[in-house]
Amino acid sequence: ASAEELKRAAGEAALDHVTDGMCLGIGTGSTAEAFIRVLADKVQAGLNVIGVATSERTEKLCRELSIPMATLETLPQLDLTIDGADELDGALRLIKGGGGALLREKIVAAASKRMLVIADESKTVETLGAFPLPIEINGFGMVATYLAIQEAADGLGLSGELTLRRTGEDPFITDSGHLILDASFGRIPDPEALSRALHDVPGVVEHGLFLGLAKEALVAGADTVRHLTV
Ligand code: DER
Repeated sequence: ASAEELKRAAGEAALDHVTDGMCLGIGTGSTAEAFIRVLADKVQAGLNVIGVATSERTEKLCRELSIPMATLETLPQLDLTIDGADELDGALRLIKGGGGALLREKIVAAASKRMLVIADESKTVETLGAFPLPIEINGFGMVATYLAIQEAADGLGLSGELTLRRTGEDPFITDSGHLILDASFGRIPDPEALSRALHDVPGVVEHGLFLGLAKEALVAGADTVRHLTV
């Protein structure tokens, strides 16, 4: 099956978890967009849901597809967030942020009773870290923040390239006006320790380690979609 087919399979399987009247956190990225497209068909067929988007990009697509949308301002508590991941391990700890939406994704996931991850099986890993960890930082004093992150990682025995994410020549700017450093640590044996150390760096706004948020995942493989729960 092609990657597109796997993403669609995961998106379709997620629909089984969406019930009438739900307030949904709607994720960002290509797998989330596959879900959005099948969700839109169900809404056209009469499903009542209200969505809260995790990025401007997702908001735009949902509105184009006539999915009723609100914001966390009016819906501060959601029933279910459905979102993709760049990596997920056996405990459903995630690396997210490949699409640059990690801050709003984490805020929306944390405001939800449940988070259901949708992914193709290529995203499952033994140990997080092969995918570069996105770290969202404030633009003020970014070199000082860069150095402080390196020092924090070094203190945990982690090393690797820390690169400023760019769009072409220009720095990538997130929906919230921040920058992203991608950290190629290679392996992150203790994600909780790294999360704490990063949050101790004042210029770090958020990072792509999602710990204790996802309790369920739908992982699409060649012939089945596995439902993982922790
Ligand atoms: O940016 C993100 O967090 C996305 O959800 C990403 O993790 C998954 O994107 P994909 O579904 O396009 O692989």
